[in-house]
This record gives sequence, structure tokens and C-alpha cells, in this order.
Amino acid sequence: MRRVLVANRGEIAVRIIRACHEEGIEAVAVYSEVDRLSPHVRAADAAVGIGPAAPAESYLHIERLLDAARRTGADAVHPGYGFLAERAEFADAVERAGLVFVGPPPAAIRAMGEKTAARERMAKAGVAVVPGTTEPVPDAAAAVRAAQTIGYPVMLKAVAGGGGRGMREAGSAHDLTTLFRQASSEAKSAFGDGSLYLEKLIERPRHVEVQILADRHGRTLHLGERECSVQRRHQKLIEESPSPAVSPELRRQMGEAAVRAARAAGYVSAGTVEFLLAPSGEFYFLEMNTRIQVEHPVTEMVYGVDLVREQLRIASGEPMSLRSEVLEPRGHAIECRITSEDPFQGFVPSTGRIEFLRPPAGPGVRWESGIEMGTDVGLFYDPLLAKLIVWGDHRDGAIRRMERALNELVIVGVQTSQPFHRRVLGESEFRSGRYDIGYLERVGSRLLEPAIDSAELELAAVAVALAEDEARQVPASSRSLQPAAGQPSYWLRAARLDGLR
Ligand code: MV4
Repeated sequence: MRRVLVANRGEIAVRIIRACHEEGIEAVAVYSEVDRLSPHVRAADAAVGIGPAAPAESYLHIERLLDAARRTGADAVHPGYGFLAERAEFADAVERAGLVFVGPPPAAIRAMGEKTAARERMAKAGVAVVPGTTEPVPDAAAAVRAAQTIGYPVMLKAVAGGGGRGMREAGSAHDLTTLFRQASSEAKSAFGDGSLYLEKLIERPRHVEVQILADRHGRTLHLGERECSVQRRHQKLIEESPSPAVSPELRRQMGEAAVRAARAAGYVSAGTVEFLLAPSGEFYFLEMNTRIQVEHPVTEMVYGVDLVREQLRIASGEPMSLRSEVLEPRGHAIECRITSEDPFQGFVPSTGRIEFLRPPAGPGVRWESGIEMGTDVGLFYDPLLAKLIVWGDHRDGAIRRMERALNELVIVGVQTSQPFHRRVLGESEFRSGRYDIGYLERVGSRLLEPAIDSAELELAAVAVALAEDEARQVPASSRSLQPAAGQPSYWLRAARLDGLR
């Protein structure tokens, strides 16, 4: 592989381009009309415009992407996450065009795409799935019959689903009958397929996922878990590795299950097996994500690996670079997703120009960003602006380091999730590590009272006082070219005043 087309944008495109360059591979960026000046475009060795801002006309347009690859002589395509990453027909089209798809075989994407078929395959492979139906339930009456065996409460899920759409909890036959129609029509409009199946509802679970890597030389191994329970409406906001809820023994069991799952799907490349972890310690297969994930850096930091580099090696047919069969996590990593959303207004998307940006830095800090000063943030794409990832030798140290890094971060021009992250990190349930998927719903409204915290207020008061003082010392009428003896120059004072403002 000598030249990879990166069929994506934003922080993940930049991340992939960096990995290509470290491997001595050239990277070709693609961009929509609004992304012409975006950081991923300048990071690449070549860039091709692929159409208007609307994703269907650019980042989702298979023919335009393949054409860009052909015109630039790329020999491989990396899809990143989102957009076309989990569309088997895209992987097929890439391979038909004689290019390497940097991801799993199309058959593995298909095997995991249909939820009831995936459940059946996993159960056969000896991976625990949530008790429920392995076939779709044709109507509400059939759902009620199935629920009698499973026992209430149950959960209706979309066969074509994912991301919580077409999903409903039912506590009784009466609820189930009403909710069946709702869930089915939601699934129909979201996925074009209204089929539903049933599972036992797992109460107060955590969302824990296991990273796997598989190469074409028969090796499949796991790189521990990521804790992803801090989420709001199925949007993850903070992830960490290791999970505070996973002991070395549980890690071994979940890791083994994830490896069995990957093998049963004929999996190659980096992938993630999602589990629900019940308070009892039992865990159940949920689904498999056949892509590199947003939160992959927390795994990279505690396992000392570069997952995108491994994807590139595996795609080119080489064995993965990792030597040992059993890897151990070292220390603790946390990721905060910095999105252009206003946490004080129910996370409504925020738009505007990034007028000023000071990324955090220093020991143990990683900043994965798709923005820079001057970037215009619009509404066409995902609101993820950047990810802030920190490493520490234990969880408390990582939390303190994240607080320090969040305090260094300055983004002016759009509202972001930054103040929300500060508050979660200071909240006692998060700090204890004993949270589950219901956490944000429980604490969210309390955390998001739009009060200025006392540290911010104090800082603002000091800045105003200093600015006033500076202004009084330089009355416009008495300006001379030379400052008084012992006083800083007017240029310096003007600059300070500007800074204070
Ligand atoms: C569940 C569940 C409880 N019991 N299944 C949500 C998205 C989809 N991929 C699976 N989901 C869930 N399935 C049973 N049987 C709770 C959820 C769930 C959830 C899972 C992971 C992360 C966040 C979640 C938020 C709400 C519900």
C-alpha cells in the first residue's frame, strides 16, 4: 500500500493521515465545498473536491469517492467512522475497483449488521446474548406470547437497528401492545425495515465494549475494554479505559468472549464488541461495531498501541505488530468529546467561526482535533470538534489531569461541551466510578444549571479589575511616547489590556 484515500473528514481524517505518514504511506484527502480549507485537507499529500456540503452529495457518494481514488492513484481506502464505514456495499465497491478496503471483509460487516442473525451467530459461538427471541416477532400478539416466556420487563428492538432507534421498554402485555406499533413505525422510517425482536430488559447496566484486532494470519486478540456508560441519548460523551467495573478476571472473560465473537464473524481488522454489563457481573453481547471507533484512543493509551497503524498493516496483508497474546493495560485513560453543542440549552448544536483556540498540551495529554482558528462550524456534519484524551498512572490521576487539561483548553466562537465535562469530572458519582447508563439522566439537570462557578466568577472579577486599573493609568489625554521611569512601555501595556479584555 503506497497511497491511501481517506474517505472522511474532521478529526478522524487527520488521525488516519498521521498514521499513514508514520508508515511512509501517502494520504489523499477528500473534501466537500464547505471543507475546502479544513485541517484534514492540508494535512494530506493531495486532496480532491467531491461535491457539495450535503453528505449524500460528497462523503456518502460512493462513485465520487472511487473516482477520486482512481484520479489520484490511491491503492486503498480508509473509511474512518460514520459515513460509509459500515456499509458493506461500499467495501464491496472498493474491492471491485481493485482497491484495498482498510477495514473488515464485507461479509463480516453483513454478518453483524442484521441484529437477530448476529445474536444467533453469537449464541452458537458460545457468547452470552440477552435472553430473548432469535427471530423477529411478526406482530404485537406474537410479542406478547414471547414476552410470557421471557418475563417482564422486556425490550423491543429493531432487527435492522442500532443506536437505540425503534427501541422500547415494556413492563406489561398492555404496554407491549401499544409500544409495538410505535417502535415498528420508528424502525421503518429510520432503517426502512420495521421488523422487531424482543429481549429481557437488563436493569441498570453499564455499556462496556471490548476492542479486538484480527489479522489475515489467523491471530485475533483483544485489547481490553472501554467504559462508555456516560452517554446522553445514545451519544457518548466520556469514555475511559479500563472500566472501573471490570476486574482482571472479568476482563479475561469478556476479552475471550469478544475474540470468540470476532472469530465467529470471520473478522479481520480492528473491531469492537459491545456488551451490557449487569450489576450482577453478568455480561451480554449487544452488537459488534465493524469500524475504528471515536473512542479508540483510550485503548491506545493504556495498551501502548496504534490501532490505525495496525489497521493499515493488516489491510496490506502483514501480520499485526503486537507480539504477545495477552496484553495488560497500564494506567488509566479518559476521553472527553468536545462537541459544538450548548450543554446549557439541552445540547442544541452551536454554529459559528472558531475565533480563538488554545489546545491543551503537556504530559499525558492528547488532542485529536479537526478544527483550528478560523474554522467555520456549520450544521452539515457531526458536532464532534475534537477529542481530549489524557493518561494517568491511576484513575484519580487521570481525572485530575483531565481537569487540568480542560482548564487549559480555550475555544472562542462556538458553545461547546467543555463546561459540561468540567462538571461531570467534579461530580461524586462519576468520581466514585460507580455509574451506569442512566447516570446522565439522573444527574444531568442538576449539573447543567447555567450558573457560573465560583472559580470562573473570581477570574472574571480579577480580569475586569485589572483592565479597569490599566485603563485608568493611561488617560488618553496624557499619553506621551515615553512611559514614566520603571513603567512598562505603552505597547506592552496596550497588549496586556487587550489580553485582559
Ligand atoms: C438494552 C438495554 C437494556 N436491556 N437491551 C441501547 C442501544 C442499543 N445498541 C442497545 N441499547 C440497550 N439495550 C436490553 N436487553 C439498554 C440499552 C441502552 C443502552 C445501551 C448502551 C448504552 C446506552 C444505552 C442507553 C439506553 C439503553
